[in-house]
Amino acid sequence: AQQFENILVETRGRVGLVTLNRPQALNALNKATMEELVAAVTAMDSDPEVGAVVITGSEKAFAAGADIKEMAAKGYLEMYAEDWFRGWENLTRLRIPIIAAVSGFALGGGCELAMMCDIIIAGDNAKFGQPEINLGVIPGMGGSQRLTRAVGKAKAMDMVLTGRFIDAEEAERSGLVSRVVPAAVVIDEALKAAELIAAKSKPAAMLAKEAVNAAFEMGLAQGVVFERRVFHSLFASEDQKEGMAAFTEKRPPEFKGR
Ligand code: CO8
Repeated sequence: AQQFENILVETRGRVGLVTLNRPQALNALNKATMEELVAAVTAMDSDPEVGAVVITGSEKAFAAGADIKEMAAKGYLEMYAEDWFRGWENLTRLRIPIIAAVSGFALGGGCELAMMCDIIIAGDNAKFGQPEINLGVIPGMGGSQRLTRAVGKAKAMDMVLTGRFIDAEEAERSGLVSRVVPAAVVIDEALKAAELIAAKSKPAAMLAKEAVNAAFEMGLAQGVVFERRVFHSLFASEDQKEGMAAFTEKRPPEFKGR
């Protein structure tokens, strides 16, 4: 197994668990953390034994943002030439379902990382925010785009312009998170949800994710046709035969991922 310095990686059954582990910086996302996280999840994406991923942090902080100390002294051309934050796009291209289990602060890049995941399960102590405006910048890892799609213009403008934090209850009400659970069980709940997903046909789960994400890129008519073609394509799989046979035989299906 690969050795990492900023994250902990384990598998539990068919679920990959990645824990951000820079407690001294509230899991601030420096370049090394990004590279390790992307490498770990990329390996899970192509591993047939892993069907879903949970990304989590500590109880106090999921992640308190991009690492401010790492970028503070940089100039424009350095940021541009190094295409700062470009590496995160590699995470969003992965096809395996990813759940963010968020306790405590999910701020700036931390909120943006949670929004790159497919499902956010929040502890009741979670705090979400895009406070970059307080640093004289703006979100740089997709926040202005993904937050607006998730919660709409009114709430996104409020958060991005004032930098105020919202709590878990407001985040759920706004459609940012899927569920709020007691902070003590947020990882357990995320692992349970991930286990459910990991028990499905992996190609079907990947294509389901791709189809939902297509809703953010395509018009309705085009998106509906895309979905129908993907639906048709799944009839080439053994898992479709198994799933439908199991239903008629009144037994649980046993998917093989092909
Ligand atoms: N980067 C680096 N270090 C951090 C960060 C961070 N984002 N957040 C916290 N830390 C460090 C602190 O500096 C401190 O370290 P030290 O003990 O060495 O001083 C340690 O973590 C603990 O933090 P605090 O003592 O501040 O803990 P508190 O409980 O008092 O406060 C807060 C917690 C409220 C979360 C506070 O730490 C905070 O406000 N953090 C910054 C939040 C923030 O502004 N995040 C946005 C960062 S910018 C970003 O994510 C995207 C930038 C986009 C730029 C676009 C460029 C292209």
